[in-house]
Amino acid sequence: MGTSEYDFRSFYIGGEWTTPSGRERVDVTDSSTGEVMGSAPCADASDVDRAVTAASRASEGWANIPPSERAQMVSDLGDRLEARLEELAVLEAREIGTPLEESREGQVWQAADFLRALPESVDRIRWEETARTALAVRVPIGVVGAITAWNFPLQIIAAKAGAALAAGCTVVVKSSELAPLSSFIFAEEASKVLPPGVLNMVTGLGGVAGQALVEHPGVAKVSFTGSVATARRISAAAVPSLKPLSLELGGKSASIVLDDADVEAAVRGSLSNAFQGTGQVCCATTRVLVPRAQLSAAEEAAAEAIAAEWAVGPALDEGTKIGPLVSAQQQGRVRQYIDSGIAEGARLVTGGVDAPFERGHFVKPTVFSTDNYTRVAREEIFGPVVSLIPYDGGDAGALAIANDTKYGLGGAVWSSDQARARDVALRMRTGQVEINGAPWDGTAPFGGFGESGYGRENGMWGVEEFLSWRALHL
Ligand code: TXE
Repeated sequence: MGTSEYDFRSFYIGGEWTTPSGRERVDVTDSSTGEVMGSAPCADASDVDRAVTAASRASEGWANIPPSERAQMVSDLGDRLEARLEELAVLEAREIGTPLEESREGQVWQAADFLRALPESVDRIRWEETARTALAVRVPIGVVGAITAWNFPLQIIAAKAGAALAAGCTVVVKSSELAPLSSFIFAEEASKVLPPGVLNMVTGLGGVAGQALVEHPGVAKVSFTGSVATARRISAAAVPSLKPLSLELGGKSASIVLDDADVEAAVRGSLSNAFQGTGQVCCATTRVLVPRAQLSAAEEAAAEAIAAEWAVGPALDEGTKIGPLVSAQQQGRVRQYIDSGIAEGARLVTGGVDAPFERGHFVKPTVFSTDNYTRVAREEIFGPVVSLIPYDGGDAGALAIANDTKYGLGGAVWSSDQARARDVALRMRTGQVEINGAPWDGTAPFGGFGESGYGRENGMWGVEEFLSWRALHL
């Protein structure tokens, strides 16, 4: 090692780049080639302790800065990230496989935009309110631990750390060991605009560094994005200190095509949503519910759209719409799911289990026609695999299938009647619903129901996650 520009050797703690005491390192592979492209150190419990101590020391000074000034500094960090957009987009394309064009907007610009939205968000918060005679004042909750996932490395750090900082909290970020590289650049830019100790960044293994952060008595709250299984472990580890959490987990979101919708357009739109990030997106609409009479039209539309629009290829190649998955392990997982769909009798409309290239972590975009009871229709796959599911019984029949899931994160409704679409959307047990392919608003509350977790990110709601109340009896 030591030959790549992406070999990082230190953590950003207390305003300085410091040598890790943890001895382990992780290699990071280029998803399109499977070759090692960089590496990062793994924090141990004493690295985490140093980071939490630095964050605690910086707490009072940061909390005393007026919210609008704090938020402006965080917004400046957004500008700095955008100034490095191309470099970061290439890095993310290689590290996780997001096609370059999508990486520019979805991975980097969106992260910058989350940060730049914060001045507006803090302005919308009522920092003081009156009870009968007392004054209720919003106060930062304390040091925040942010444990992030690999599918949107920069975006998730920006959403969590940005909101916590704007709230007046100081932060320790533990980025994902699968995609840690861009978090070093995030910290490098943060070091130019934020006071020392306000943002601290370590990388490392979940069971060591992540666990140490959750258990640390100096951490007031943990914000986590990742799998349900890890969320259970974190919840258990937070019990002794009664630490509050916010959890942003997986999903199996439904796109409901009502009987008055243009089926072809609705299927195309649903696939665009489901195939973002090669399907490695927690709110992806991976179940497309169509009236039974329109199932064969929907199958045809899906097969045609995939052949015409969804070219699979290396993430840096122009024209690639579906890149590789993040890791060989994720590729294996998704291929197992495709196998299970075939074994359970789901009908393969297009795609399949064969890898389209020898190198890299690729799978073919795959569509099944199935009911809502196969594993491919029920479990989060986190790859480009969609289930077309027919429904009977009108809107109520569609809603019954949509809500028949332990998750509740994303969703979509397609109809030529806006009021009808809205009515159906309001009856979906989920955190957000897109109507007729509307663009996503990164300042709306984002989060889930059920096993998709709890707490909300983004906009003023994201900032409020890191605030508590203090009552002054006057
Ligand atoms: O997630 P993990 P993985 C889903 C998706 C994916 C699956 C597995 O289905 O295929 O989860 O992904 C840290 N204490 N999502 O294994 O393990 C870990 O270091 C504290 C959906 O990568 O949950 C990393 O920083 N921290 C999701 C983070 O948790 C621990 C995005 C997430 O890793 C820990 C990612 C522990 N004991 C995966 N163990 C979404 N919501 O979009 C691990 N970590």
